[in-house]
Amino acid sequence: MRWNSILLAGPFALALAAHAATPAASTKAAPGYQVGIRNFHFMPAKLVVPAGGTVTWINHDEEPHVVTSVGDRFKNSPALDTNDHYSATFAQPGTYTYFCSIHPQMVGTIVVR
Ligand SMILES: [Cu+2]
Repeated sequence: MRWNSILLAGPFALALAAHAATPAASTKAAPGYQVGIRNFHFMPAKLVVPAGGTVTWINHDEEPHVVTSVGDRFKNSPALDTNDHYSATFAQPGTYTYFCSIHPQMVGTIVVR
């Protein structure tokens, strides 16, 4: 009994507390799908989401990037500076290709099912 109390007051208890806090933290994260922008690449380059899904792009580069829809099928982002993010919601199934208008070799695809 006493031994248990001592154990739970130690680092193990802190680990339990940290673990218990994890679900709240992940609930707080926006539901949705993320595309990171790193080293002049969209990652993942192809992302599959369900209809109605929201995709958020986050620029991790030191260079600005723009999410530009091929054929204007969704609203283009403004220029994203470091750590800026941009979200678009895809209601209709289909394949949405996009690129960076500053660095047109950067291409990505969102597949909505
Ligand atoms: Cu770019």
